[in-house]
Amino acid sequence: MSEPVTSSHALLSVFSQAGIDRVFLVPGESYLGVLDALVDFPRIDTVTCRHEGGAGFMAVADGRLTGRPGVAMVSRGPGASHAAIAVHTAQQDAVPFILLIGQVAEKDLRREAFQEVDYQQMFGGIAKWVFECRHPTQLAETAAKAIRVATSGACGPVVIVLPEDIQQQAVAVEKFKQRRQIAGVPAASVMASLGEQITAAKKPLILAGGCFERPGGRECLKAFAEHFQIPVVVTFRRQDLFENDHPLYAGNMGLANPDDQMALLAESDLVLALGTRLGDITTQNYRFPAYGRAAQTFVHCYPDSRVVGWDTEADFPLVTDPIDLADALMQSLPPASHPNREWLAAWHAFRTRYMTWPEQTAKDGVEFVQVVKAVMDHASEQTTICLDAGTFAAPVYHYAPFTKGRRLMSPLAGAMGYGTPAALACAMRDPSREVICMVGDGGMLMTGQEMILAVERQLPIIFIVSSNRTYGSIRKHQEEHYPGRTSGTTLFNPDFVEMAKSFGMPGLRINQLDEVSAVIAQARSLKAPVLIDVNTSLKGIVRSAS
Ligand SMILES: Cc1ncc(C[n+]2csc(CCOP(=O)(O)OP(=O)(O)O)c2C)c(N)n1
Repeated sequence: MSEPVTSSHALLSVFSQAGIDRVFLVPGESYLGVLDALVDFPRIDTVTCRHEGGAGFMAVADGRLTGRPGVAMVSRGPGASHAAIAVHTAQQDAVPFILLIGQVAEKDLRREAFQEVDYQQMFGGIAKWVFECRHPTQLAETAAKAIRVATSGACGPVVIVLPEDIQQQAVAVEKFKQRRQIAGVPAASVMASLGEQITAAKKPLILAGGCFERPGGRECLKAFAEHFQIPVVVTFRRQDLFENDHPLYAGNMGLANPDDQMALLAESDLVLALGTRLGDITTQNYRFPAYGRAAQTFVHCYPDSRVVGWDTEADFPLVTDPIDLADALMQSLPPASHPNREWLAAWHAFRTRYMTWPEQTAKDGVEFVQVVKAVMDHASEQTTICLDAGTFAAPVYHYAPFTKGRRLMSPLAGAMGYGTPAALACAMRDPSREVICMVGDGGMLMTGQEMILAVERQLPIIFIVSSNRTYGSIRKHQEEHYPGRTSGTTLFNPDFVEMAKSFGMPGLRINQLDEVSAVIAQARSLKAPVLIDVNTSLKGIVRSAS
């Protein structure tokens, strides 16, 4: 036992011992006790945000980058309601995240006191665990359990609720030690049988998911694919898991995979789904692997028993860490001596065809794909691309080469408003990397105000706004399903260049195609926060829907 401290100090001490060195918050009178204790934790960087959605997204991005829970602190009722989007995103993206919410005093609970919400009801369906502390001694143990729950199995969100009158009492605090859950490698007989399948397969395929984001994961995936000469398809929005110029890179599972890719997938005789959940997008609406029973010999490896076998029965349902599994298989089996060259060539041809950049044809502005191309042409190995949700992002997922070292941060949950806060979290976490944020004119006005942090902390982020004066993604759907009947999707925009200037950062403009490369080069040369407003073609979107 250490010296007595307050309950909030005890909670922050657990966070600190677990390596949590940054929290994102909008303050509230309901958690003044925690705010007070933060003063005594100078090693925890307190990032003050402008909206709880922004704070939550930053924390979710930070959790994804570090593997430790990202932490957001918000006030009761209104603050918690704003932050709900981050809980949902952390759940869909399987990111460790803790949302700490102040609450009305203990004696007022469940009386509909001012700004009171029952958070079990509010977040019970999307968080892994919701816990309302009732006694000061519970704060530290709750923090420890929250970290365990958020970081084990399929990682996800935990909500801690702290009534305002239990945050400052004297308590003793235990030392906290974090241990990673151990998900064992399968028994020798299972490994032998799996090894036989891999050796015998004529058309094996790896479906690689988010578990490989861990330090060392990408290297392990690459070594495994090379050892057995197996093509790698990455799951939804995980393009940066496997170098896209590698001969074994076989594309991704996206929102609309082409028929030739689906045909190749169907031909596979052994599917190794490693470190991925099998959601509707990754499985292309449960077509690959098929819902219920896969047509191929199917290996599903994920370190959570609630994920393995959830929708599709696997021949090898392995509740295992895929990195441990891959390492064990490489140790026990020799490298592939006679890979199926035709199978590898077919995938290579598909990927080359699929990733060839298109030419600009629109006349009413720049097709955003050309901006993406120029960004990737200029990008270094140390570039992180942060995306908001919207149709401007489609060319990134389709054509952008995530070669060695490049990173992609985008919401699997498809939440608008994620891009700007994620870029800020990335730049704060690793100042050595170049961070480029792409966002639509819709998403920019959802969380764009958080950009002020880039000026405050001098984070050299390039924010690129695709201004097509519409919620383009939805307009595209309207044109597909209700041609010519547009409603609710047109936007009236501010002048984003002037907006950037009022924030204290330069603003640049791209009006036409021949300006794209030079403006991006100019923005990169500034090594300071800068916004580029792109006059994006709307016809390009509308036409691609028809
Ligand atoms: C928070 C949130 N609200 C609504 C949506 C539905 N939605 C998806 S994309 C989109 C339009 C995005 O517009 P914009 O940011 O301008 O980008 P564009 O599609 O025009 O490239 C909308 C409204 C969403 N995904 N997230």
